[in-house]
Amino acid sequence: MKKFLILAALSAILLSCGSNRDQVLKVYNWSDYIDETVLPEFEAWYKAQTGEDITVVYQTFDVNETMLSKIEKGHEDYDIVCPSDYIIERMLNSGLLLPLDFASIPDSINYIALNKSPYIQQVFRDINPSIDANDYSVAYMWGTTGIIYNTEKVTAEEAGTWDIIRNPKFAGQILIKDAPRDVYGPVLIYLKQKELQEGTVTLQDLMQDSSDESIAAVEAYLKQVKDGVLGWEADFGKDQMTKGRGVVSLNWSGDAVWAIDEAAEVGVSLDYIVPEEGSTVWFDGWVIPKYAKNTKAATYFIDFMCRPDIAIRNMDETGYVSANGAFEVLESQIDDELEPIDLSYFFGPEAAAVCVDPVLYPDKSVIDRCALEHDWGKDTDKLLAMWSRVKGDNASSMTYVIIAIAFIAIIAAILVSRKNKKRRHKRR
Ligand code: SPD
Repeated sequence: MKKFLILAALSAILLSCGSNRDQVLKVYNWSDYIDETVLPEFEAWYKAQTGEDITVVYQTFDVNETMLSKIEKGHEDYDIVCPSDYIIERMLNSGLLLPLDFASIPDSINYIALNKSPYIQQVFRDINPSIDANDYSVAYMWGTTGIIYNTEKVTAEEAGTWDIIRNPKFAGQILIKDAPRDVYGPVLIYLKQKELQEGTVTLQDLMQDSSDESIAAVEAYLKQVKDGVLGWEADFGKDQMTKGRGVVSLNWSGDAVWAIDEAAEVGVSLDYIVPEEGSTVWFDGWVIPKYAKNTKAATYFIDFMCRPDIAIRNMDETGYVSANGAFEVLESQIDDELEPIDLSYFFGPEAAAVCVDPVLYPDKSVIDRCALEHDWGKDTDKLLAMWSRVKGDNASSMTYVIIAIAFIAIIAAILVSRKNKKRRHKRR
């Protein structure tokens, strides 16, 4: 990692010293979301394919909203970024994306065309009803939102409902992803159980529901949750779970796979569940923002990421699941000791009973109780305001205590110093 950061810093210096921008590819991706050794391999592969030099400048973000605000301001000339579904939708709506064109890539190395899953293509069609997201993005990883839990402290039954995040039994040991949409969706699904069961609303309706009433209901719920929260985390939750500090974590399936593996090595037993009430299924995809300067290298980079062996390495390193539909990718994950699950929806009829980790690839029955998040347009601001009210209250009580202590300490220091001065004065 250190080596890579030095490399990235050197690349940035190179860039600022006026090196040719055509020979630089600026990638902006989620943190912990790639096997970094594939980056220099891309540079060599690109040279072999095109005869041109390329240096990858790689930067990371923790949440969609940070990335989006940089792109929306137009101050950054990233060539390629990796937003989630509802952000892709938003970027499409605001004309921030360039259409992808893979025509220049020879057929023999056109990994995108060779390995597209029909399931992913359909999901991407559903992202934006008016513009086909397949023309502007290529899925990278995907997964669900659920609960990682410590099996020695929490039962599968307790973890199988979203109610667990406000269960006082686990107060002080609950981690919540600092991702407003990914928390809002599941909480609203939980609160609307009755309506869902009666059929008066659908999961999809709830993903579009930005009404004041629903935001208020989720806010009230989260205010009950926050007293028991150990941390609102963008990336440290999985680590806290492996160390046994947290016992419940509202998290993404990829972090769950990583945490379950790491924890097992130190004797901590974790598992992951998508609560019965339903949840969100999400997809992160590569896109080329309209301010990009090197669309050619960006196009080749997306293609390279779709090469099955590269996809497998990225999966194995991060715990996340590639959106690549190649059978080779599925085969790399088969473990005959596991129970068979139905992945025909993703890989076709041959995958109707495959022995694969169900945390990695959710069974069809799990997918059926999950929905895709959608962009809320301007209403997003209402959600972000609610989110900072929920978290902000937490911070301010802590902040007040810290300010009060600091204030008392300063007054005490002034009084002591005055007293000392007076003493010195008297002595003279
Ligand atoms: N550490 C990388 C995490 C990327 C997960 N993306 C999930 C987005 C859900 N909206």
